[in-house]
Amino acid sequence: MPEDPINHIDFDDLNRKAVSQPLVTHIYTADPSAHVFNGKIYIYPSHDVESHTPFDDLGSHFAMKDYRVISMDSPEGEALDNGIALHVKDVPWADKQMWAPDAAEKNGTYYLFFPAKTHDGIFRIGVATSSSPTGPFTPQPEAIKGSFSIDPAVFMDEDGKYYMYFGGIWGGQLQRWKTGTFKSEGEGPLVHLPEEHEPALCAKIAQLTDDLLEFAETPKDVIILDEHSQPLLSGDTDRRFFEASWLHKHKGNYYFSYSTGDTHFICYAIGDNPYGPFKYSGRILNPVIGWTSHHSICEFNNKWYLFYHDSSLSKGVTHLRSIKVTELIHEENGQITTIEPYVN
Ligand code: FUB
Repeated sequence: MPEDPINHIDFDDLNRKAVSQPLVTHIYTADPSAHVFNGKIYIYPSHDVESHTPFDDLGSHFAMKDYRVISMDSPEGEALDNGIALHVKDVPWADKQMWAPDAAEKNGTYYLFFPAKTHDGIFRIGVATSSSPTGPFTPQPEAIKGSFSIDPAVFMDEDGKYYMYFGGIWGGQLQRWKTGTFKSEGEGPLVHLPEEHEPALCAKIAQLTDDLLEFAETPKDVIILDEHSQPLLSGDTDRRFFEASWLHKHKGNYYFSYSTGDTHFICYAIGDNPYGPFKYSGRILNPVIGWTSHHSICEFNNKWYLFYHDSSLSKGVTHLRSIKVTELIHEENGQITTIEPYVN
Protein backbone atom coordinates (compact mmCIF):
# COMPACT_ATOMS: atom_id res chain seq x y z
CA MET A 1 0.00 0.00 0.00
CA PRO A 2 1.25 3.53 -0.69
CA GLU A 3 2.22 5.64 2.29
CA ASP A 4 -0.02 8.57 3.05
CA PRO A 5 -0.61 11.52 3.06
CA ILE A 6 -0.15 12.19 -0.64
CA ASN A 7 2.00 15.31 -0.88
CA HIS A 8 2.17 15.90 -4.62
CA ILE A 9 -1.56 16.55 -5.14
CA ASP A 10 -3.15 20.01 -5.24
CA PHE A 11 -6.26 19.15 -3.21
CA ASP A 12 -8.01 22.48 -3.80
CA ASP A 13 -7.78 21.85 -7.52
CA LEU A 14 -8.84 18.22 -7.07
CA ASN A 15 -11.89 19.21 -5.05
CA ARG A 16 -12.92 21.65 -7.76
CA LYS A 17 -12.75 18.78 -10.24
CA ALA A 18 -14.58 16.26 -8.04
CA VAL A 19 -17.99 15.16 -9.33
CA SER A 20 -19.29 15.30 -5.76
CA GLN A 21 -18.35 16.69 -2.36
CA PRO A 22 -18.27 14.91 1.05
CA LEU A 23 -21.76 14.44 2.47
CA VAL A 24 -20.57 15.17 6.01
CA THR A 25 -17.40 16.98 7.06
CA HIS A 26 -17.56 16.97 10.90
CA ILE A 27 -16.42 13.32 11.01
CA TYR A 28 -14.73 10.93 8.60
CA THR A 29 -16.98 8.28 7.07
CA ALA A 30 -16.44 5.47 4.56
CA ASP A 31 -17.94 2.35 2.96
CA PRO A 32 -21.44 3.84 2.53
CA SER A 33 -24.25 1.29 2.32
CA ALA A 34 -27.32 3.26 1.27
CA HIS A 35 -30.95 2.15 1.46
CA VAL A 36 -34.32 3.81 1.05
CA PHE A 37 -36.61 3.09 4.00
CA ASN A 38 -40.03 4.80 4.18
CA GLY A 39 -39.12 7.21 1.37
CA LYS A 40 -35.93 8.45 3.02
CA ILE A 41 -32.27 7.64 2.36
CA TYR A 42 -30.32 6.01 5.19
CA ILE A 43 -26.59 5.52 4.82
CA TYR A 44 -24.75 2.98 6.97
CA PRO A 45 -21.05 3.90 6.75
CA SER A 46 -17.91 3.03 8.62
CA HIS A 47 -16.88 5.79 11.05
CA ASP A 48 -13.20 6.43 10.36
CA VAL A 49 -10.98 7.61 13.21
CA GLU A 50 -7.31 8.41 13.75
CA SER A 51 -5.89 5.72 16.04
CA HIS A 52 -2.19 6.23 15.22
CA THR A 53 -1.95 2.53 14.40
CA PRO A 54 0.94 2.01 11.94
CA PHE A 55 0.01 1.59 8.28
CA ASP A 56 0.19 -2.03 6.93
CA ASP A 57 -1.13 -4.32 4.18
CA LEU A 58 -3.68 -5.83 6.56
CA GLY A 59 -5.46 -2.54 7.26
CA SER A 60 -4.61 -2.41 10.97
CA HIS A 61 -4.83 1.39 10.67
CA PHE A 62 -8.60 1.03 10.05
CA ALA A 63 -9.33 0.90 13.78
CA MET A 64 -12.95 2.01 13.87
CA LYS A 65 -14.97 1.64 17.09
CA ASP A 66 -18.57 2.61 16.32
CA TYR A 67 -21.24 3.18 13.70
CA ARG A 68 -23.33 6.27 12.98
CA VAL A 69 -26.26 6.37 10.56
CA ILE A 70 -26.49 9.27 8.12
CA SER A 71 -29.94 10.20 6.79
CA MET A 72 -31.04 12.36 3.85
CA ASP A 73 -34.43 13.37 2.47
CA SER A 74 -32.99 13.23 -1.05
CA PRO A 75 -29.55 12.77 -2.68
CA GLU A 76 -29.26 16.57 -2.98
CA GLY A 77 -30.49 17.21 0.58
CA GLU A 78 -28.68 17.81 3.84
CA ALA A 79 -26.95 14.76 5.34
CA LEU A 80 -27.80 14.33 9.01
CA ASP A 81 -25.64 12.45 11.52
CA ASN A 82 -27.99 10.54 13.86
CA GLY A 83 -25.38 9.83 16.55
CA ILE A 84 -23.88 6.58 17.74
CA ALA A 85 -25.92 3.60 16.55
CA LEU A 86 -23.66 0.83 17.90
CA HIS A 87 -20.32 0.82 19.76
CA VAL A 88 -17.84 -2.04 19.82
CA LYS A 89 -17.82 -2.01 23.64
CA ASP A 90 -21.47 -3.12 23.54
CA VAL A 91 -20.81 -6.12 21.29
CA PRO A 92 -19.86 -9.08 23.52
CA TRP A 93 -18.07 -11.09 20.81
CA ALA A 94 -16.20 -8.17 19.15
CA ASP A 95 -12.87 -6.65 20.09
CA LYS A 96 -11.97 -4.11 17.40
CA GLN A 97 -12.09 -2.92 13.79
CA MET A 98 -15.75 -2.21 13.11
CA TRP A 99 -15.41 -2.27 9.30
CA ALA A 100 -17.92 -1.78 6.49
CA PRO A 101 -21.53 -2.47 7.62
CA ASP A 102 -24.86 -2.85 5.85
CA ALA A 103 -28.51 -2.78 6.89
CA ALA A 104 -31.86 -4.29 5.97
CA GLU A 105 -35.47 -3.93 7.04
CA LYS A 106 -38.05 -6.65 7.61
CA ASN A 107 -41.50 -6.28 9.16
CA GLY A 108 -40.60 -2.97 10.81
CA THR A 109 -37.34 -4.20 12.36
CA TYR A 110 -34.03 -2.80 11.15
CA TYR A 111 -30.97 -5.03 11.03
CA LEU A 112 -27.40 -3.76 11.10
CA PHE A 113 -24.89 -6.29 9.76
CA PHE A 114 -21.25 -5.60 10.61
CA PRO A 115 -17.82 -7.23 10.63
CA ALA A 116 -15.41 -6.94 13.52
CA LYS A 117 -12.40 -8.80 14.85
CA THR A 118 -13.00 -11.19 17.73
CA HIS A 119 -10.73 -11.25 20.76
CA ASP A 120 -8.62 -13.91 19.01
CA GLY A 121 -8.10 -11.73 15.93
CA ILE A 122 -10.55 -13.40 13.53
CA PHE A 123 -13.00 -11.32 11.49
CA ARG A 124 -16.62 -12.44 11.96
CA ILE A 125 -19.92 -10.86 10.95
CA GLY A 126 -22.59 -9.92 13.47
CA VAL A 127 -26.14 -8.59 13.51
CA ALA A 128 -27.79 -5.96 15.69
CA THR A 129 -31.46 -4.93 15.62
CA SER A 130 -33.52 -1.81 16.24
CA SER A 131 -37.06 -0.55 15.79
CA SER A 132 -35.60 2.56 14.12
CA PRO A 133 -33.45 2.80 10.97
CA THR A 134 -31.07 5.09 12.86
CA GLY A 135 -30.71 2.82 15.89
CA PRO A 136 -29.53 2.49 18.58
CA PHE A 137 -29.01 -1.17 17.64
CA THR A 138 -28.93 -4.07 20.09
CA PRO A 139 -26.33 -6.68 19.09
CA GLN A 140 -26.86 -10.43 19.18
CA PRO A 141 -24.60 -11.98 21.84
CA GLU A 142 -22.67 -14.06 19.26
CA ALA A 143 -21.52 -13.47 15.71
CA ILE A 144 -23.47 -15.22 12.92
CA LYS A 145 -22.63 -18.94 13.09
CA GLY A 146 -20.32 -19.89 10.22
CA SER A 147 -19.55 -16.26 9.34
CA PHE A 148 -16.05 -15.06 8.51
CA SER A 149 -14.21 -12.25 6.74
CA ILE A 150 -15.67 -8.77 6.13
CA ASP A 151 -17.95 -6.43 4.18
CA PRO A 152 -21.48 -7.86 4.50
CA ALA A 153 -24.01 -6.59 1.93
CA VAL A 154 -27.59 -7.79 2.29
CA PHE A 155 -29.91 -7.93 -0.72
CA MET A 156 -33.66 -8.56 -0.57
CA ASP A 157 -35.00 -10.12 -3.74
CA GLU A 158 -38.50 -9.50 -5.07
CA ASP A 159 -39.65 -12.89 -3.70
CA GLY A 160 -38.85 -11.69 -0.15
CA LYS A 161 -35.69 -13.79 0.29
CA TYR A 162 -32.66 -12.09 1.84
CA TYR A 163 -29.08 -12.92 0.86
CA MET A 164 -25.79 -11.82 2.37
CA TYR A 165 -22.78 -11.26 0.11
CA PHE A 166 -19.50 -10.90 1.96
CA GLY A 167 -15.73 -11.36 1.97
CA GLY A 168 -12.51 -9.51 1.39
CA ILE A 169 -8.93 -10.62 0.73
CA TRP A 170 -5.70 -9.39 2.38
CA GLY A 171 -6.76 -7.68 5.67
CA GLY A 172 -10.25 -9.13 5.24
CA GLN A 173 -8.72 -12.62 5.78
CA LEU A 174 -10.70 -14.41 3.02
CA GLN A 175 -7.52 -16.18 1.80
CA ARG A 176 -7.11 -17.74 5.23
CA TRP A 177 -10.49 -19.52 4.82
CA LYS A 178 -9.62 -21.07 1.43
CA THR A 179 -10.07 -24.62 2.73
CA GLY A 180 -13.07 -23.85 4.93
CA THR A 181 -11.17 -23.60 8.22
CA PHE A 182 -9.06 -20.68 9.42
CA LYS A 183 -5.43 -21.21 8.46
CA SER A 184 -2.59 -19.91 10.60
CA GLU A 185 -0.52 -17.15 9.05
CA GLY A 186 2.54 -19.37 8.66
CA GLU A 187 4.98 -17.41 6.57
CA GLY A 188 2.68 -14.41 6.34
CA PRO A 189 -1.01 -13.53 6.11
CA LEU A 190 -1.01 -13.32 2.29
CA VAL A 191 0.64 -16.71 1.61
CA HIS A 192 -2.74 -18.41 1.19
CA LEU A 193 -3.69 -16.30 -1.84
CA PRO A 194 -4.00 -18.40 -5.03
CA GLU A 195 -1.18 -18.28 -7.60
CA GLU A 196 -1.66 -15.76 -10.42
CA HIS A 197 -2.71 -18.47 -12.92
CA GLU A 198 -5.28 -19.97 -10.52
CA PRO A 199 -8.91 -18.83 -10.20
CA ALA A 200 -9.26 -15.79 -7.97
CA LEU A 201 -10.86 -16.11 -4.56
CA CYS A 202 -14.56 -15.36 -4.70
CA ALA A 203 -16.92 -13.30 -2.59
CA LYS A 204 -19.41 -15.48 -0.70
CA ILE A 205 -23.20 -15.61 -0.69
CA ALA A 206 -25.55 -17.17 1.84
CA GLN A 207 -29.31 -16.91 2.11
CA LEU A 208 -30.39 -15.66 5.54
CA THR A 209 -32.88 -17.37 7.83
CA ASP A 210 -36.39 -15.86 8.10
CA ASP A 211 -35.40 -13.91 11.23
CA LEU A 212 -32.31 -12.55 9.38
CA LEU A 213 -30.10 -13.54 12.32
CA GLU A 214 -28.27 -16.55 10.86
CA PHE A 215 -27.16 -18.14 7.59
CA ALA A 216 -29.77 -20.52 6.19
CA GLU A 217 -27.10 -22.38 4.21
CA THR A 218 -23.36 -22.87 3.92
CA PRO A 219 -21.88 -19.87 2.08
CA LYS A 220 -21.21 -20.46 -1.63
CA ASP A 221 -18.76 -18.83 -4.06
CA VAL A 222 -19.89 -15.83 -6.11
CA ILE A 223 -18.21 -16.78 -9.38
CA ILE A 224 -17.28 -14.05 -11.88
CA LEU A 225 -16.68 -15.27 -15.44
CA ASP A 226 -14.58 -13.61 -18.12
CA GLU A 227 -15.45 -13.18 -21.82
CA HIS A 228 -14.59 -16.89 -22.41
CA SER A 229 -16.90 -18.04 -19.59
CA GLN A 230 -13.85 -18.88 -17.43
CA PRO A 231 -13.54 -17.76 -13.80
CA LEU A 232 -11.41 -14.61 -13.40
CA LEU A 233 -7.85 -15.46 -12.40
CA SER A 234 -6.04 -14.34 -9.30
CA GLY A 235 -3.47 -12.49 -11.43
CA ASP A 236 -6.20 -10.50 -13.20
CA THR A 237 -5.96 -7.79 -10.57
CA ASP A 238 -7.78 -5.16 -12.66
CA ARG A 239 -10.94 -7.33 -12.64
CA ARG A 240 -10.86 -9.90 -9.85
CA PHE A 241 -12.83 -9.55 -6.60
CA PHE A 242 -10.99 -8.00 -3.65
CA GLU A 243 -13.71 -6.69 -1.25
CA ALA A 244 -16.83 -4.46 -0.98
CA SER A 245 -19.60 -6.68 -2.42
CA TRP A 246 -22.89 -5.10 -3.46
CA LEU A 247 -25.91 -6.49 -5.30
CA HIS A 248 -28.64 -4.53 -7.05
CA LYS A 249 -31.29 -5.59 -9.50
CA HIS A 250 -32.17 -3.61 -12.60
CA LYS A 251 -34.65 -4.63 -15.31
CA GLY A 252 -34.59 -8.24 -14.05
CA ASN A 253 -30.77 -8.53 -14.12
CA TYR A 254 -28.65 -9.06 -11.02
CA TYR A 255 -25.64 -6.72 -10.85
CA PHE A 256 -22.86 -7.87 -8.53
CA SER A 257 -20.40 -5.01 -7.95
CA TYR A 258 -17.19 -4.95 -5.93
CA SER A 259 -13.80 -3.32 -5.40
CA THR A 260 -10.62 -4.62 -7.02
CA GLY A 261 -8.65 -3.37 -3.99
CA ASP A 262 -5.02 -2.92 -4.94
CA THR A 263 -5.97 -1.72 -8.46
CA HIS A 264 -8.64 0.60 -7.02
CA PHE A 265 -11.59 0.05 -9.39
CA ILE A 266 -15.25 -0.55 -8.63
CA CYS A 267 -16.32 -3.17 -11.20
CA TYR A 268 -19.52 -5.06 -11.94
CA ALA A 269 -20.66 -8.37 -13.32
CA ILE A 270 -24.17 -9.36 -14.45
CA GLY A 271 -26.13 -12.54 -13.70
CA ASP A 272 -29.66 -13.86 -13.97
CA ASN A 273 -30.12 -14.99 -10.35
CA PRO A 274 -28.72 -13.98 -6.93
CA TYR A 275 -26.11 -16.78 -6.86
CA GLY A 276 -24.63 -16.14 -10.30
CA PRO A 277 -22.41 -16.99 -12.02
CA PHE A 278 -21.94 -13.37 -13.02
CA LYS A 279 -20.32 -12.22 -16.24
CA TYR A 280 -17.69 -9.51 -15.85
CA SER A 281 -19.16 -6.42 -17.52
CA GLY A 282 -16.98 -3.39 -16.80
CA ARG A 283 -16.03 -0.58 -14.43
CA ILE A 284 -18.42 1.56 -12.46
CA LEU A 285 -15.90 3.90 -10.81
CA ASN A 286 -12.33 4.77 -11.68
CA PRO A 287 -9.81 5.18 -8.82
CA VAL A 288 -10.47 7.78 -6.16
CA ILE A 289 -7.98 9.56 -3.91
CA GLY A 290 -7.08 7.11 -1.13
CA TRP A 291 -6.18 3.42 -1.29
CA THR A 292 -9.62 1.91 -0.77
CA SER A 293 -12.72 2.19 -2.91
CA HIS A 294 -16.08 1.00 -1.58
CA HIS A 295 -19.59 1.77 -2.71
CA SER A 296 -23.29 0.98 -2.76
CA ILE A 297 -25.97 1.46 -5.41
CA CYS A 298 -29.47 2.56 -4.63
CA GLU A 299 -32.60 3.76 -6.47
CA PHE A 300 -34.41 6.89 -5.33
CA ASN A 301 -37.35 8.47 -7.18
CA ASN A 302 -36.65 6.46 -10.36
CA LYS A 303 -33.00 7.52 -10.54
CA TRP A 304 -30.00 5.44 -9.55
CA TYR A 305 -27.15 6.64 -7.36
CA LEU A 306 -23.63 5.50 -6.54
CA PHE A 307 -22.60 6.10 -2.94
CA TYR A 308 -18.80 5.92 -2.58
CA HIS A 309 -15.93 7.47 -0.65
CA ASP A 310 -12.59 9.15 -1.15
CA SER A 311 -9.85 10.66 1.01
CA SER A 312 -10.01 14.18 -0.46
CA LEU A 313 -11.14 15.87 2.79
CA SER A 314 -8.20 14.41 4.75
CA LYS A 315 -5.86 15.31 1.87
CA GLY A 316 -5.14 11.73 0.98
CA VAL A 317 -4.97 9.97 4.36
CA THR A 318 -6.06 6.46 3.43
CA HIS A 319 -7.92 5.62 6.64
CA LEU A 320 -9.70 9.00 6.94
CA ARG A 321 -12.32 8.94 4.21
CA SER A 322 -15.53 10.80 3.32
CA ILE A 323 -18.74 9.45 1.85
CA LYS A 324 -20.11 10.95 -1.37
CA VAL A 325 -22.95 10.39 -3.83
CA THR A 326 -23.30 10.82 -7.58
CA GLU A 327 -25.82 9.67 -10.18
CA LEU A 328 -25.32 6.27 -11.80
CA ILE A 329 -26.56 5.58 -15.33
CA HIS A 330 -27.74 2.23 -16.67
CA GLU A 331 -27.43 2.41 -20.44
CA GLU A 332 -30.07 0.96 -22.78
CA ASN A 333 -27.94 -2.17 -23.36
CA GLY A 334 -27.69 -2.86 -19.61
CA GLN A 335 -24.12 -1.57 -19.26
CA ILE A 336 -23.32 0.96 -16.53
CA THR A 337 -21.58 4.20 -17.57
CA THR A 338 -18.12 4.38 -15.96
CA ILE A 339 -17.85 7.28 -13.55
CA GLU A 340 -14.75 9.47 -13.58
CA PRO A 341 -14.54 10.81 -9.99
CA TYR A 342 -12.62 13.99 -10.94
CA VAL A 343 -13.18 15.74 -14.27
CA ASN A 344 -11.34 18.60 -15.97
O1 FUB B 1 -13.26 0.40 6.06
C1 FUB B 1 -12.43 -0.71 6.28
C2 FUB B 1 -12.27 -1.51 5.04
O2 FUB B 1 -11.71 -0.71 4.00
C3 FUB B 1 -13.57 -1.99 4.44
O3 FUB B 1 -14.14 -3.06 5.12
C4 FUB B 1 -13.10 -2.29 3.06
O4 FUB B 1 -14.11 -2.52 2.14
C5 FUB B 1 -12.29 -1.05 2.76
O5 FUB B 1 -13.10 0.02 2.34
